[in-house]
Amino acid sequence: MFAKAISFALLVTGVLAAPTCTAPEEATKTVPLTGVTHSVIAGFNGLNFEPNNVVAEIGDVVQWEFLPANHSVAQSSFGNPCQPLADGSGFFPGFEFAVTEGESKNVFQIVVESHRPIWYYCPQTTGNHCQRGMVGVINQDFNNPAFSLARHMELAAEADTSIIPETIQGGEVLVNPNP
Ligand SMILES: [Cu+2]
Repeated sequence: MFAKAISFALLVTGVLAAPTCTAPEEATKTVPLTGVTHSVIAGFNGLNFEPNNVVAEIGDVVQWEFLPANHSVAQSSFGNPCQPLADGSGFFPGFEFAVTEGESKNVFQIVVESHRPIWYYCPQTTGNHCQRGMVGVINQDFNNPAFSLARHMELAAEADTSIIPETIQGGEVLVNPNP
């Protein structure tokens, strides 16, 4: 009798708690912005991100600007360069930065929400941009050489394929303030 009353109470609590934690808006973590923006130039001096190694604080913005060609940027993982995150998460703004001279009219931004490394690549498969060095990292772990950007670039060079993510998600595409 007593046990039954307890389980009933748990059930009621569970039912009451459920609606407060499932709103999609709340799934996206937000952090206070610092006002600092780190610019990364895609296609600088060939198939490179410059800088390809950003150290950012929580609340900093990383902004990619795109030089001529048809580059983009997609989130990956250390061990699997040139492909999106296995769980389907990760940013990818699509291919909308193609430009023939100067910088593309749009830029792409993400907000850094933790100090965990963020690995990314250019998913342009024509010309194998990722395998040829178009990868980068935000907040790599400098204390762990096994997970260095240099090692990641080696893995990228060995990757059999480069995969264009299926879903455009994450971050924000904005008009380039300095095209
Ligand atoms: Cu590219």
